Amino acid sequence: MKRFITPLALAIVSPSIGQTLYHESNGIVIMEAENTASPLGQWIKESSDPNFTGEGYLRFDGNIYTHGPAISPLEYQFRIHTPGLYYLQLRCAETNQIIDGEHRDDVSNDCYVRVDGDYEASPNAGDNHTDDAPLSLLKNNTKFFGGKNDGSFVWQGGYENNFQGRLDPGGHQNKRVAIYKFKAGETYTLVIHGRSKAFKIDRIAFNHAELPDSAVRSLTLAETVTPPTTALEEWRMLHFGTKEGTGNAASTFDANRDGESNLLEFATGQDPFATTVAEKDISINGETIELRYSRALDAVESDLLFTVFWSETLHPESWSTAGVSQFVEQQSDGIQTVLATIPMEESKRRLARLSVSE
Ligand SMILES: [Ca+2]
Ligand SMILES: [Ca+2]
Ligand SMILES: [Ca+2]
Repeated sequence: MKRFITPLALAIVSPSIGQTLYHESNGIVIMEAENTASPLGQWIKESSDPNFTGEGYLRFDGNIYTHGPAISPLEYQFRIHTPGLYYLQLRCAETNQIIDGEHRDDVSNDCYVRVDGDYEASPNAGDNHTDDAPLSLLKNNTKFFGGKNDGSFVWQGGYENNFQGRLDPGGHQNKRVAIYKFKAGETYTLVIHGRSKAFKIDRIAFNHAELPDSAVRSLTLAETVTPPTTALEEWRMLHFGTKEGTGNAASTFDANRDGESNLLEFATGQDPFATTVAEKDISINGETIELRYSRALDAVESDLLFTVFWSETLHPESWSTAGVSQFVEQQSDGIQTVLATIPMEESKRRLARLSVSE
């Protein structure tokens, strides 16, 4: 089969309306707690405490100071580009209270957290105190506690010099570490619910476990809202060590001289240096030619165009898309199998080709 390539700008997939889609960049995700499109419910946006970042912080005003059910969910969407283990950290504050005449600095100090999406627990996850949290805790609303006696904002979570963990499934000496094994290219939703009244959250971060906790704690760091690269640029980084589409990494170049351009290698989910060719299969079914091929979901989401042409003569002017239809037969592990049908009509033979263009 033949392919041709014409350059066009890449488009970027946008998030659902109103919700900021955060992007992991260099192993970190930084989000302002007050920057959520969720209804605040019993959370109140404030800016009266000093030393917050962004436009303020959220104070929970539901339940009672000591505890309560998970209410008033807040959602934060983020996409991971560098796969691996990530710690959750919250920049939060507790509030001292007088309860039954007693001064308490161990209340108003927690919320519930969970992360929705396709990820795994840490390989060190377990059911004992100080273990990394098992998937059941990470995927369900679990108490996350933190704060400082003086009521000021403090970062909590992360490795914390091997602190025993911020997730608390209940019981004495029974904490877990909030750490997640995220996949590249996946979008996740962090959901925070209120638990104890007067707990405050200013900022939220995830950091790759290979980075120190301090990697996300500087308050001069900006929110990570910019996609670091497009999927094609990430693919080039992975295989060519550069995000630029020039030289050996150019879309039109065939780095391993197997007859498939680098762009086609990306589009069909291949390693541009492997001894593989695009998966395709052609057969005749009654009056129809069926062309099946595999393509990378990343390429579809990058708005690459996959066009199937047919010709009876191979003449350059004869290629047509008339009567061709395509649909996705299945999708798994980031690869789609597509069936293209081409009408035979009165023809004795028709030749088909797949074209990929940016
Ligand atoms: Ca803030
Ligand atoms: Ca090639
Ligand atoms: Ca190839």
